[in-house]
Amino acid sequence: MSKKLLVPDIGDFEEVEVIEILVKQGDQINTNDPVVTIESDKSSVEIPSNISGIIKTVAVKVGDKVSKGDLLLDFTSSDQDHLDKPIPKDTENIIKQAEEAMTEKKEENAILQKPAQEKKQSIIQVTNDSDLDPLETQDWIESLSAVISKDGNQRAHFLIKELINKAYREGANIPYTQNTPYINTIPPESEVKSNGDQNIERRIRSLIRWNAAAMVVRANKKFPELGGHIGTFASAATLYDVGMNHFWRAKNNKFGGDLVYFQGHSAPGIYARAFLEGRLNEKQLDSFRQEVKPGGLSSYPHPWLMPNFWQFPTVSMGLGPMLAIYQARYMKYLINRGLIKDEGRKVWAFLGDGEMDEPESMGAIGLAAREKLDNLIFVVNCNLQRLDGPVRGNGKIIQELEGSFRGAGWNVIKVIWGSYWDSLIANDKTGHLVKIMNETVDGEYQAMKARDGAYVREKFFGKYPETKELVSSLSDKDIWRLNRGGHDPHKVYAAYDKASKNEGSPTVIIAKSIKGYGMGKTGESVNTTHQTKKLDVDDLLYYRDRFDVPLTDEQVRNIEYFKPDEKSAEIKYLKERRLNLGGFLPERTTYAKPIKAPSKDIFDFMKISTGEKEMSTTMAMVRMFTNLLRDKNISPRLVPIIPDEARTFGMEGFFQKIGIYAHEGQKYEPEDSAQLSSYREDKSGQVLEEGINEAGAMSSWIAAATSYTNHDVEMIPIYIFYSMFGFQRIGDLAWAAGDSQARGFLIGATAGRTTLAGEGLQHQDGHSHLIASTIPNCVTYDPTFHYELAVIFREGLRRMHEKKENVFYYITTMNENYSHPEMPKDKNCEEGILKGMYKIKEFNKFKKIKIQLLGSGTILREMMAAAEVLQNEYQIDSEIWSVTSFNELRKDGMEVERYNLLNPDKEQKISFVEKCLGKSEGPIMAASDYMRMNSDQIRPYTNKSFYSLGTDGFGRSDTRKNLRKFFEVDKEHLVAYGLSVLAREQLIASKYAKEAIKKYNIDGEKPMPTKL
Ligand SMILES: Cc1ncc(C[n+]2csc(CCOP(=O)(O)OP(=O)(O)O)c2C)c(N)n1
Ligand SMILES: [Mg+2]
Repeated sequence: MSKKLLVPDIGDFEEVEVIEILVKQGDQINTNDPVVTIESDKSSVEIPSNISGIIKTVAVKVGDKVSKGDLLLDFTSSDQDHLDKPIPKDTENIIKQAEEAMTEKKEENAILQKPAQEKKQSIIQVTNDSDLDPLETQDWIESLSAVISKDGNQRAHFLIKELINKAYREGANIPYTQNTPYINTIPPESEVKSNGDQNIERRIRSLIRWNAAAMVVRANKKFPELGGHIGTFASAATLYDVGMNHFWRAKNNKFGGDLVYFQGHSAPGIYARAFLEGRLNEKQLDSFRQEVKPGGLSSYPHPWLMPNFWQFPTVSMGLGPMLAIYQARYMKYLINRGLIKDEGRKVWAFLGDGEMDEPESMGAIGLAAREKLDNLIFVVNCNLQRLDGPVRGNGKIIQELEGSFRGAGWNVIKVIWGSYWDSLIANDKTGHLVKIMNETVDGEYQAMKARDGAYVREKFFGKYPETKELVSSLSDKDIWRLNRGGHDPHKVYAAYDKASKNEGSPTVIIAKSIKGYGMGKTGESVNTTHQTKKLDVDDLLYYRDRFDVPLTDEQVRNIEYFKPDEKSAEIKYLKERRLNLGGFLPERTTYAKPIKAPSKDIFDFMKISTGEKEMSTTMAMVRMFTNLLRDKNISPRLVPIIPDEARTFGMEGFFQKIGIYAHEGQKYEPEDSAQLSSYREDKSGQVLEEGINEAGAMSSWIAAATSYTNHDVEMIPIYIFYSMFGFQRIGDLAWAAGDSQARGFLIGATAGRTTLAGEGLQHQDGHSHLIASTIPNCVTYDPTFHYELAVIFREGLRRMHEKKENVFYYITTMNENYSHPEMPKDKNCEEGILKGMYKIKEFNKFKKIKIQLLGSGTILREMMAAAEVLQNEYQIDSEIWSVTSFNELRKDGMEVERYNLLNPDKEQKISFVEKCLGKSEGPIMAASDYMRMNSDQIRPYTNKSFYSLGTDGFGRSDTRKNLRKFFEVDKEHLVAYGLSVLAREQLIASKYAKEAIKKYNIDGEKPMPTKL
């Protein structure tokens, strides 16, 4: 029996055009091979075969319109044919799970349906203050302790959970808390001990502390304007050192390396360690924050400025945490797609407690838990201070963070108290010590560390007789020595160890420390610590003594660095530790293989006219991607990133074709499973569907765009977004992408202030190109026709992914449908497209008066239409230039002008703008769907009269036609303005312009759109 392939369910569409036939009669094809591409007015989708076999006849041809059920292919008969679409593989499981869930539900209902009168409206109190029956409480607590010691934590946890569930079902109103007491999460007896030599580690840490401070102080002594920070690293030194000595594994030829996001302004400490490791020398330390001369050390982690050292720009606060989360997620994506091995690599991010107030810092913690990112470890250094003062003077930042992270599903490890507290806490039989710990607010904790032991005795322990008694045998000095967890290498080690072994969820280590630790009276725990960059001699001597740095007073006065001999125990130990962990860190390297750009002919179909068929550049782009997915080199490397707009851009066909990445696969049968473009989630899915989350999508894009260095796999990320919700929304991340040397494509779709009709003020983008132009390594284009897009995109692939140039592309696409012409045969056309402009058309019939018309994006077409009117109705010739990028033209213009000014005696160079327009006749009029500043950019690079038109002002909803009229970039305005320009240049009489203004009902009295 012969088998037939019919058009499957294609959703709401009917009579959809066949635009490509991918098979022919006699071909042997397999299930899932694409056979034809169909295209509606919104999207193009490949139809895969659900039959394997030999094609007897192809029943359709290009241009045919098809609907569901129409015949596509006839197959010769074969026994192994499978006509029926297989039942989605998970269906059976889903049914089974549903049935099981129903039985559970029944049981639950039985409990819930107990008579209402049985419900006791009791309120369970969890606070000690209102303990109605302490003896009973004691009984319960003892029972719990017995369970813990007999059956372990898991059993105790189970019982508590059951109790809570029971109480909830009985109608008890349980006050909800995500907090545990203000003590360490890991009890002393469960701490895993480090096998390191603590004495030597302390000595090394002291030297790093000293050199970091010395570097900042020396720089500011020389040039007080340089700035820098001492207090931040001083509070974090132990947190970094334990990681460096014991946990963070470097990238080498056997292992991909852990990725560490260092807190931006702790950079001095990282340089100071690199100095001891022999990676940086004194001269380099002395050029901290003096980067203009090569070899200087950058103020903060900047891969652009120190490309062999820093990996992640973090100093714009809030970006680090978000980027780290998406980095960890991307790592899992690469693993699940089989592009890298699962080697247990971790992503560590160091964050300030003040930084956690940035909405970005916590904005993605839900995703991290949902995606079960157990490869991610946050370390929040809670020194209780930010720049101006306490982070939470009246509250407790550690508890607040604990609540938020636990609520989101993270594994939370609090490291509050150092080892000296252990015996005190163990002896706190009455619970009063923990009670004070809970009651004391951060403002008080900070003030205590700015004072002394006597003050702590009085204000803290003195609060209750029980606690006063607890420390009665301790001297004030002993009390002062009671350390905070973040400064105790044992506690930090135990926390790191636990975090590294945690499975199934991300971990946050919340460590308490002291800002400016060891800096003495001027710098420790005082509100001004953050900005302390100078230490006077007394402070330096104190600092030396505090950390036993082996320097003489004289050496301290000279603020000398200290580096022990290469053969010293310290240096040997330090290097050995790093050797054991695979090498130095941070280090930025890349061993990624380039991706060969596809041959030019892959885009040939975009170089011929679309004839009568109208399409948008967005649709042309989707067609182009569909084609790229057929290129064996490119296809697996594409990372399409879409924030819940795939349907807007006609990309839903990708769901089926390459799947949506979902680390758990698809646990449900999608509602639209019968349709061709069904919502398919898959563990090895390729599309990153980020939801309504531009910042997250951009973070994913940055992770993929720097994959070549962080994972040694060159990838091609393409992030497609609503252009208005691009740069102005995530501008800081885009800037960080530039710093990170990201490579990939950003596509601003539905672009153009007047091209996106209907939507209105907050949707219509008339300035993204200008924002993009502020990023030095961002290459931008605003193409009009499909062949321009093809040429630009292929060159982007070649430059970034084959030639490894550290630039990234921003291309706008629009949703206006029009037919696209054939690519001009002119051999210079391609060069012009890439450089920013080329002549697309010339009207030359009358040879009297001429005007140069420059148009970009969709407004080029208005310009072309205006030129036709000028020719036909006013006998005015024109040359029309398609400007694909005013930004690129400006870059070239600036460079040429600079060269000429610096080389007045040499032969002067000519800008590309001048090359194009220098010998042309008549004034220039330029327009785009962006602010006038867009086209104005090239005004300085031609000595001809230049007039700019554009869409300055707030957008508003209306039809495309009305919007263009409002912003004065429609054909009619362009004709009238063109005539006015010529009149101003005294090439025609002004009456023509005046008449045209009247004819087109242009209101000369209307205020500038910027004022409306
Ligand atoms: C987005 C952003 N806003 C402001 C700053 C300026 N700034 C640098 S450090 C700092 C205080 C940091 O406090 P915290 O996060 O607690 O770090 P700590 O130094 O205390 O470890 C501020 C406001 C910045 N770098 N980035
Ligand atoms: Mg802080």
